[in-house]
Amino acid sequence: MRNLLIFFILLASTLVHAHVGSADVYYEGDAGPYHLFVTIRLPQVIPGVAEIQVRCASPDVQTIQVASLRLSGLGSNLPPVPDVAQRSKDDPQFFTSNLWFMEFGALQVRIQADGPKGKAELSIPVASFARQSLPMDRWLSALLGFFFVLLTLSVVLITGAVVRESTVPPGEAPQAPNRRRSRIVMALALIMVVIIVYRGRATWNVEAATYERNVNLLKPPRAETTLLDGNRLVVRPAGPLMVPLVGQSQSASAVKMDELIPDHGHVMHLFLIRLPGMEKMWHLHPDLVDGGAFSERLPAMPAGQYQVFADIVDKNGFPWTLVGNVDLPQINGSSAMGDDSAWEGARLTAPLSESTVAPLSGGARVVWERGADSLKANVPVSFKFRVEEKDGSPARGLEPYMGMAAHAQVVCFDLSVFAHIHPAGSVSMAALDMAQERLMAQPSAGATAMAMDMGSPHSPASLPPKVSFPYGFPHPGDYRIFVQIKQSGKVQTAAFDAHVQ
Ligand SMILES: [Cu+2]
Repeated sequence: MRNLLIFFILLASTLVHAHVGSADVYYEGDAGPYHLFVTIRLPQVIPGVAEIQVRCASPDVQTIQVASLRLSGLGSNLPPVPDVAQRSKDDPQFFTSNLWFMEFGALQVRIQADGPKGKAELSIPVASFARQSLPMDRWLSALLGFFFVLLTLSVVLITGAVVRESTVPPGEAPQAPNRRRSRIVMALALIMVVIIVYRGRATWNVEAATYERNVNLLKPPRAETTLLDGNRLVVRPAGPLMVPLVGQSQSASAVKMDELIPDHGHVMHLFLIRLPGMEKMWHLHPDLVDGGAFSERLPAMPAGQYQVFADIVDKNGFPWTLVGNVDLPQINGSSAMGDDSAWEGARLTAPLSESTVAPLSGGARVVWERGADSLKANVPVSFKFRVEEKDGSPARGLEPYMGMAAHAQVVCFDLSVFAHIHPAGSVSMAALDMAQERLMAQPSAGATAMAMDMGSPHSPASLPPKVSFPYGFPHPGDYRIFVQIKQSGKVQTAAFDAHVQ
């Protein structure tokens, strides 16, 4: 009977996902005339409460309202009544709200800002998934166990007492037939109680199994890699990518690879990082080939072990990162071309030597304006980088790289974290496009849905020499941050090492 009380099963496995080990969402962009920096802390379990923090760049925002809804499909243009975020007393430009996430899968958070310049909205895609099943607290379990025994016995004893004594006049002892009947009724009551408890347990087990299945479903399969013809790398998920069907708790469907949404122009962003030193990194874009696999002719690479991170976005707007490992022989190829890029630099060092200046080829460099403060885990920060020419003057000729001012990859030395981020934040850009489309299609009363700042400039000829990325490291540790820009037609990568407390 005691196992009835252990309602939750602890899953030791931590979920890797939509980025690896970096679930929280950091976003920077415009809701109409208001510039907002949004942090969404995801709950550990679904349904669960997400914490939304909104920092406004200007003091004129009066109210912030937030709501969550699906990113695609049924209900994706029917936002619920929004919650009003609480304005901080000490800091009137800071708002917080707790929002229930009820469903697994691709969701969006709508944020409505209101002030003297009118109402405006923005929408942020969020990958909603549970990281674990939480165990029940021991004391709560003991308390519930106590009441379980007390109530079960009480039902039996009370029914028995009713039959035995309700017809007996006060002061008299119950007769033998009453006693006999009472015993029979108590036995029946006990059987009834056992049946009810047993059925309740079965219902609970179904619920728990569905939950656990959803937790497991959204764990991305491993990236399987094969090398063909000496230089063609084929990447495929080791198993089907299953998504729970919304509204039908028992069913799930497999993601079709030919229905993936291209993310900044490519169905897959493949990162190969040389192990163990991380002194080489490739950012490649394999094409989808028959059979749900992705294939690309590798550029020239030395033999060795490589960590594989492969980003894809399914048709619902849910981002997946497949993780793998590949042992490659020496690859004889050309150098990386087009949107593909390669980086080579220093090996990881222990102890770590932090760096804030990274050389680019041709004498230019990228400077990380990180200030003197130490970096702290889970603190949202706008990471700022400045690109300089050889002589220290602001870099010229910067162009959008795959539609954006810059791309960055954050990798923890122990490979427990991988995040591909942009000036708009940690959200998938493909999902962000979807969220914006939904917002534009919205017949919102009175609210002016304005174009969001995608981090992509309107005049590609004149990109400013500074880029910033909103992000927060998910846990303490040593990290390597790759910052990628494009200058005069050439993709350049800078790498920085940092310790996070
Ligand atoms: Cu990117």
